[in-house]
Amino acid sequence: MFRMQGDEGRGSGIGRGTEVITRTKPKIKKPSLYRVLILNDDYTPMEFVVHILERFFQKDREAATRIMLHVHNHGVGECGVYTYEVAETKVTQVMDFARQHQHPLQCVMEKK
Ligand code: TYC
Repeated sequence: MFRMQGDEGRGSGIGRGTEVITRTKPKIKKPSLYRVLILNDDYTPMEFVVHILERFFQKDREAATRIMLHVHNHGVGECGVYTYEVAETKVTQVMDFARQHQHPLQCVMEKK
């Protein structure tokens, strides 16, 4: 994991305290993941929600319809799981598109 790199063995003497520790194994950190959720409301048309799921979350019509009905019946549902910046972009795209069409649809992200 770590390797000594210093002035020992080069004629300058060992134990002068000038060694440095270098990392030889690259440290890979998994990115945090975020769920993108849509919320139910009484006004947004079902077909509009299905369209959102197809357009921004790459769902086919069957999957989009299943998620939309889950949200309609349970109040909230998952559209997908993404890294922070991708999730943030999806939320913005959905909120902008819903607003443009004057629907009150709400979309949020939450850390997994
Ligand atoms: N409840 C809406 C209706 O009856 C449909 C709907 C589903 C709205 C999912 C929002 O996220 C939503 N027209």
